[in-house]
Amino acid sequence: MPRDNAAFPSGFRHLPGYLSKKRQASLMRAVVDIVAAAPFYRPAMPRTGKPFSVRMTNCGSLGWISDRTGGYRYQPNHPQTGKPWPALPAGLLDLWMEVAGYAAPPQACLVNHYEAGTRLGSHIDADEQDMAAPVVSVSLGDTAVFHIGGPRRADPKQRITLGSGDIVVLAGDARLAYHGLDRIHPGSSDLVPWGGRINLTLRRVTPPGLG
Ligand code: MD6
Ligand code: FE
Repeated sequence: MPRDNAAFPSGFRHLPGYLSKKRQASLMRAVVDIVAAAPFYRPAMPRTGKPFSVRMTNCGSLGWISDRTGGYRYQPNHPQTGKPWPALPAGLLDLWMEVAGYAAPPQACLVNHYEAGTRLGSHIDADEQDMAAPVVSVSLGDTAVFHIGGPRRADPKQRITLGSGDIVVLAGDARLAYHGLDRIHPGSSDLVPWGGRINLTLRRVTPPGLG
């Protein structure tokens, strides 16, 4: 069903049901392998040390992490095991090529796991040096309520429902818009073996040509 995108920041794209059931299952198997090599952990907020409610891990040459003393950053190793992050699965590289509209490949994929009652507060993804590249997100499992506003935290927000297999692309103005995840609807899907929802965000960290 077409939706009026006028109130959404320019460069925001929501592709409902983009991934077939088969591609969702294949990506889910890839996530299970990633988690076996790089276990989920709960990062802590800068300064306060308050833990995120969402569990996280990464794949790719760089992973996004946060802790009390070091703040938000990208690093090549898992903060608890010290091992390099597992490689980006081919299915995610394919997806980026299909929807990102950006020649250079992604370097990082943050894997978020939302269990019942967890959320992700309003934020801008701004820890990347290459802000020209979009961020591409994949939803797997339980349905969730996502919000996106504008460049200021107080800007009015639009809310959309993200189902399993949906893709969101933040490019252009939307790349610098506040957004977050209000809640999931627990038990609305049985795709995720641990239950809940997986969100994958694919990012380019450094400008092309600098690694
Ligand atoms: C989520 N998504 O869907 C949270 N960030 O669980 C994000 O924070 C996000 O969907 C950048 C681009 C797309 C996103
Ligand atoms: Fe984000």
